[in-house]
Amino acid sequence: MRTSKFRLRTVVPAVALVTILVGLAVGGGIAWSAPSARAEVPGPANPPTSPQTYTVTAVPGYAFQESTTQLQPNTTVSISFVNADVIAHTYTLIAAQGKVIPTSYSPSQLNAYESQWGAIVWINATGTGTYPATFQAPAKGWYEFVCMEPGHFQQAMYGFIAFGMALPSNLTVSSPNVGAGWPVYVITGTIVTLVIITIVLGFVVGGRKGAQHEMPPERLGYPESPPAAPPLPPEGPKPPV
Ligand SMILES: [Cu+2]
Repeated sequence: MRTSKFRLRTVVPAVALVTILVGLAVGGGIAWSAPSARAEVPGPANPPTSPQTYTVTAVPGYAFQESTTQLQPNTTVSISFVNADVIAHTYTLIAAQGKVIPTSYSPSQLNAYESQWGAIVWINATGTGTYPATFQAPAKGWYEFVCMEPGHFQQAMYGFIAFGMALPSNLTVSSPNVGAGWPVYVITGTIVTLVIITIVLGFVVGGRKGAQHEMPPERLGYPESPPAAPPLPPEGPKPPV
């Protein structure tokens, strides 16, 4: 009787805790690893807006998110560079048509590359806020833009924009680099879950052993029923005081 109550009291909250933690780990992993809206979906499904407005956002985790991946060539573009992060970023559209900057480039190599090709537009966003600008769209083609803050390109802070055409489908842009990435969250969640299950099983097994080896009541914090009172002496004449 006492054993089953003990097991219920221990196991039910523990199982609820495991469920909540697993849910948090899995849900968190999905949320953190959600691909950005910048996923490469070029082509007719993403036509240029009219008039030519273009919003690109720097998000925490060293990533850009764009309102479109395609604009019209040879026209004026009103760009709104939104810095949704608390650190400085730049939007620097490199004037190198059809070229992908090697991801192995160091900050100094990236500076040299930008010096070599020049920038179609370069916006400094020193802090959180919106930084509007206009620039003249180049001829038909596609271009890479980067953040020129040292080390940000190396964290995959870059993207592509096409003028008068779809982006080549083989261009890949990584998701925001928030923390360690989803594989680490999945592994961590699994380890935490296994540890909790181990603890729960320990309680269950411990409860069973407790049932086999009954503990003396005084060790459980309450005394054994009081010993029976000694029998009263037989009635008789009271001794003189
Ligand atoms: Cu940056």
